[in-house]
Amino acid sequence: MAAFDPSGTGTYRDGLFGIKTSADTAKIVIIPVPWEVTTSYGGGTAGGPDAILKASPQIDLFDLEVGAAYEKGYHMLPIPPEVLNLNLKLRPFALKVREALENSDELSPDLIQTRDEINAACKIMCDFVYSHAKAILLKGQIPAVLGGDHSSPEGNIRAVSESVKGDFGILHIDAHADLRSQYQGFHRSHASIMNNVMMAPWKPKKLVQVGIRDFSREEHSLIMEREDITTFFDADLKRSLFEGGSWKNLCDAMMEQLPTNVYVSFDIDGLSPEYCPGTGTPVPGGLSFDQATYLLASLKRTGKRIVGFDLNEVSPSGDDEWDGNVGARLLYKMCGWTVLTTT
Ligand SMILES: [Mn+2]
Repeated sequence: MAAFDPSGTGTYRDGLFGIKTSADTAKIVIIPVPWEVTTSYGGGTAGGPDAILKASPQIDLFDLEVGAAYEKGYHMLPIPPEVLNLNLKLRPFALKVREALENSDELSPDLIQTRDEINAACKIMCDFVYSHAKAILLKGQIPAVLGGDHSSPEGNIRAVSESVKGDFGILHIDAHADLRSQYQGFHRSHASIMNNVMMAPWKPKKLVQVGIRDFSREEHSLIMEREDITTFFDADLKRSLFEGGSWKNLCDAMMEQLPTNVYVSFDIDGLSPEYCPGTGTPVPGGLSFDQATYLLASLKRTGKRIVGFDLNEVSPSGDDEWDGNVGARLLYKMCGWTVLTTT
């Protein structure tokens, strides 16, 4: 076999970023989760893992920030057909439940059953991710989830929490607070992920949210009530920057709220929509790509350890590869900083 040439051009058939890796020796193992059953607005994020994989070989592996961290190995598991098929089968039924709830507060007995079946299937997906993440952690590797909608990483967060005995915080970058107790009848939708996490017995010590600019009154109340949730609203961050504050100082303030072990949960819509035009629920405002990568670098600068992560809600728009391109570049930085903060 020819030696691997990092300046050469691999293809996605070789692996993520065009690199051949082994599931057994890679430092980071990525679980793709093509799931968007309860996605409420624009669809397509089930195609996120495929779009990111196909865009990934165009990245130059040489990187000024993360150096040759990739040599530790980033292995992406095959896209699981059973998850993809369950997603395709259930999505039209979830749409029926949502449409019925738009016209009435009550569901018919048939639709109540449908809703319960969908909630049960969401649990199956979470358990699927959980068991994979457990196995990865047992081998001393770091698990990452590539969604799919934002409900996809719940099992990964739970497995990571168990591995560090709850001694960790979550850095959550998103346009949305994701703290709804349920959304449109679904308890495990993308809009409830952080509520489900913060109400769980395995919850983190701290949830730090960044870039939030779309939330309900109830979510705002929960943020104000809970001392273990600190939210850096997008409007406050921007005001500070407009009035002469530095992004470094703001990132330092975020880092101060986090314990040493950090799980990063990154919804691509935390970025400005120009970086993710295909994502399902875009909101104006948000972080630039550079602010996001500087924020990730701040974890290393302040001595944190990235113990697991997810990237979700990347959704290809038509024939355009831009969403996958940005997603792949962000994933590359997340993998790199994970290696650099744990070795
Ligand atoms: Mn979001």
